[in-house]
Amino acid sequence: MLTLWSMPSSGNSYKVRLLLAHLNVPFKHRDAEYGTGVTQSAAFLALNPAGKVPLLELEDGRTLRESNAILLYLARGTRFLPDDAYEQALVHQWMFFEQYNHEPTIAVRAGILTYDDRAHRRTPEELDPLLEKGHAALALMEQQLAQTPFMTGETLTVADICLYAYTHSAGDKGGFEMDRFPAVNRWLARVASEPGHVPLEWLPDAN
Ligand SMILES: N[C@@H](CCC(=O)N[C@@H](CS)C(=O)NCC(=O)O)C(=O)O
Repeated sequence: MLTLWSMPSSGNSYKVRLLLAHLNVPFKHRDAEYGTGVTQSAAFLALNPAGKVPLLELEDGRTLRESNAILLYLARGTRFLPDDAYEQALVHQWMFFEQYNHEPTIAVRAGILTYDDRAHRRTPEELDPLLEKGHAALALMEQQLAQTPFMTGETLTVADICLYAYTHSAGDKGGFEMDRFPAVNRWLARVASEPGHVPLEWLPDAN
């Protein structure tokens, strides 16, 4: 069985839990919640020297880190990753965008506002540029989603799962003005209504 080391409160970890739930693939969950020290333990660092989750352990003991690499690995041969080279490249395009433009602004701002040990960073100097850059990322998504129901076209792919993870809580946790992005809001509802969807809090039964 697969083992997923993940942080229940983290969007990067949620992406992988969400795809595994969609795929109905059983997995063992190893909790590495923020502040517990698990990611800095010697046992975990031996598996992932980067000290970050999510981390996937395969049945044969090999490991894979970086949430989007894990998504692409798990999605191969499923309806969540197209076979066509160009359509697949569009999925990659939005997943690279997520890691370079979206997560470093939207997730970082939400993290500063959520985790108490980051309270000292709640300054206009830090928060204002993140708000502006996060809104710019949401505006790019809005432009796409005004034309297509999902990020790369007519069907849900791992690009949607990837971007859903931090977009769905961008208003509540990050203070982003979601009313400015109606197509994004419709897409959020569309993704959440897909069969197999689970919320951030979902974890597999203990095994
Ligand atoms: N680019 C990485 C980012 C991973 C990352 O930063 N994970 C955070 C949680 S979102 C983490 O594990 N932090 C370790 C810690 O805070 O102890 C990915 O997408 O997997």
